[in-house]
Amino acid sequence: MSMAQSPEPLDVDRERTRTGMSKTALKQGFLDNLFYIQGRFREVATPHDLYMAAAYTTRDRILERWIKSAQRYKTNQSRTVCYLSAEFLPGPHLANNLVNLGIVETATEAAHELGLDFDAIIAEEAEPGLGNGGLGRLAACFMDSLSTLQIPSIGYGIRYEFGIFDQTIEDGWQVEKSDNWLRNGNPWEIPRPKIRFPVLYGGYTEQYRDHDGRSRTRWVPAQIIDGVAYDTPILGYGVGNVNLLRLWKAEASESFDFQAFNVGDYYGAVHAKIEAETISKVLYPNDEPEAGKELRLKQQFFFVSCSIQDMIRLQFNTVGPLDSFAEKFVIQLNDTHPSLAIAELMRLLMDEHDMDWDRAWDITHRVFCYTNHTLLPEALETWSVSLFERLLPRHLEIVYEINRHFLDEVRVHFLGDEDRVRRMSLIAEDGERRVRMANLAVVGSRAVNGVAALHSELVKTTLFKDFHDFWPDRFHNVTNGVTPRRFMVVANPRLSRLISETCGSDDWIRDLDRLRDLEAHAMDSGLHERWHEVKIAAKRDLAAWLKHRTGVLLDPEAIFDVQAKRIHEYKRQHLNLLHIIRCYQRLKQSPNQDMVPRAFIFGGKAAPGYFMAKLIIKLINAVAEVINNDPQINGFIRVVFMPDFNVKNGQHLYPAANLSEQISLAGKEASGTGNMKFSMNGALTIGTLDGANVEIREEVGKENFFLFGMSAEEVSQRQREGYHPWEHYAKDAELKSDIDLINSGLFSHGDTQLFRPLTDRLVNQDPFMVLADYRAYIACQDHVAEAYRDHRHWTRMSILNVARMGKFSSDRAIREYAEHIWRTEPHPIDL
Ligand code: RUG
Repeated sequence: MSMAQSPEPLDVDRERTRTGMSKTALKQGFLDNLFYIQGRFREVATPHDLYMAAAYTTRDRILERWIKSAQRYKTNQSRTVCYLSAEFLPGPHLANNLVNLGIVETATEAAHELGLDFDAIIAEEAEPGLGNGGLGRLAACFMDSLSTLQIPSIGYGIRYEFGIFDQTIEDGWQVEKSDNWLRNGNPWEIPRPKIRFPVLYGGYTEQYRDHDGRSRTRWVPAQIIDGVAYDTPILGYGVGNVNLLRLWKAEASESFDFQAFNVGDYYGAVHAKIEAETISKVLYPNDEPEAGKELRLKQQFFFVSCSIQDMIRLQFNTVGPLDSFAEKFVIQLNDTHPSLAIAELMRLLMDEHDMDWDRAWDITHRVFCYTNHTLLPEALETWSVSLFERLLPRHLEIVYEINRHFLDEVRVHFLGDEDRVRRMSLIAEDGERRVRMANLAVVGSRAVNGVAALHSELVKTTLFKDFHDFWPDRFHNVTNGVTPRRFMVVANPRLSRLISETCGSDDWIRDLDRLRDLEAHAMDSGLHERWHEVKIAAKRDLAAWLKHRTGVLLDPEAIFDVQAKRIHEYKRQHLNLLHIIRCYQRLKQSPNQDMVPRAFIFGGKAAPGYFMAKLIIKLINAVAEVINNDPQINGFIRVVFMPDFNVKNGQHLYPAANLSEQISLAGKEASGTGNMKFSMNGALTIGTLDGANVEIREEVGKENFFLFGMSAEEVSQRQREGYHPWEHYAKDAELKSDIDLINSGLFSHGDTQLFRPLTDRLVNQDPFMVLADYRAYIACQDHVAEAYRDHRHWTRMSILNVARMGKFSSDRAIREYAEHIWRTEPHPIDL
């Protein structure tokens, strides 16, 4: 709500009391929940009891809107977006829900009057880590924006009992601990034991004649598992709309249990139950070889089967016949993980609802849309035909049939081009036969999009070139975005207040383009001072947090240079390390030089089976140990690894960063969203022309962005010409000495072999061209240091970065999906 248009305070008070949003109502609600739900009185309540009571009090206020939304959507037969994603990373809900309800201040005062520590209550919430990184977080940002934009939608996924592992650092190595996030209960979810669907696996198919004498196929499964719905309300910001995040939990099917019990096989029945529940037990970390992960294929089918069955149920409950299914629903596939949904919808329409192939295909390919998130060949999913057939025999038949129809069309279109037919086939025939999930997703969808302009271009010209030649109109771009509610208002309340005061309104929270109003003040010295104070305060907070967790003390006056994202060779944390080692060597050579102090901060998890990424973490910590303890360095540079980077902990990082490292090899990062989160919080970016960096630079202005390195085109040209990293090593004396220093054993207590796998890979293979970009990166970092000396200029750049981030709101991304891809309309729910 705009500050200028605020209603009279008395009206506000009356309204808040009526809707349970007044301070008195919140206090009463809190005490009631503490008493009736937690069964505690104030004096004996644990911090967790207090959090639970606060969460229930907040949820109570969301429920009225939720029910109203559900009723309205049903009556209106609203077109609904179903966002299918194997991952959702919503982050802790309490603070976000208070922001979206508009009651942060009231709740803070209420807590204060009850003698409670509000921040401690907020901090008590566990992270629901149901995703690996950017992809899952994007899904959560999109859910926030869908509700805020009042678009009816359901997020469908898996209620993993164990989310992404918790990371601790022991002796510099990453150690994984299981994430039992549900241990203390989850006040946000509502179980729906009656929304339950059978999911079939294995067995065989057989032909039979129906009562009209038509030949039909029946799937006789070997195993049936139930999926049970657990719903979490997703409230929009400042609106009455509440959408649904519906996650499926696997349970043993009652019919199977009974069968086992009836034949007296008690242990068999218990075993079946345990096996069934395994399906939603644990989230798979990505960046690991897919091979043999039968359980993952089972998970994918599990959640898409439940979700499609649920949509069919909703269709019958609201609109009626299935013919209008593609008008009632649009299904967005978040990457290929849910693309089995295409075959499952075909199966259900044909085998369970009597449709013939053509009618079923007409509905199916009009309902699906697919987002691609990666070009990395190793991340493109394929499943061996034999595993597929064993688990999903009916679906394999359907995939073959889709392929047969599709390849016939391709043959007619590209006469005699059998090479192309082979490349486009849903089945890879070279070596072990495999189902190509990306090809299935493209063929089964009416729209395919990449997640940043460059990425979408590369999707058309490389990965899906053949498909783009065939169906040019099917391909789109929707550049990713992030929600300013989570990543500015919740994460950085100080900056948010300053922006609202400067702009004279908080309208920017729902219309991020309004941040442009800051530009008029970019030279204002009063604002500069306050901007600086806000940043320093966030740096102090982060320094205290890191000191407490790692023992490393950072100087808030230093440049906070942050790289926080999954650890992966393509993201090139090791390039950052080479710069740190360069700074170290320079300081050792001339200890009195006038270097700008820097704190290098890393955060991120490595896939448990990805040795090279884990070795990079070890090297970061090893370099940190030497540099931080070297008395000659005297704290001029410090290196710290933030353990367990996730949504919750990331909220400490974004507000405190001066410099955001976005240094992937051009052409490898589909979009990146951390780049947006940092920039929105006033960090400047050092980055390559990769993913959304390209568009961030266009928006903020090239003079406010530190660019270095090869472009995607230069990268492919170098690769075509033949890339020889050892030539860089031999020619560049500083680069050589940085790598040699790692090999010398300095960072490994004299062990000259520990980091050899990493340095050998750099010098001999260097698949992500770290050495080719090294020189440009070092030069660019020198510019950064020079620029930081001019505080006024830096602050101006920081203000302009924030002012020009409007494009990167997930609200803009969702508007584009709604308009160009989904063709959905807002359905406002009155408050
Ligand atoms: O690596 C990509 C990021 O570049 C992107 O920003 C994010 C959201 O679109 O998705 C990430 N991603 C890609 N996560 N998993 C994959 C491949 O399955």
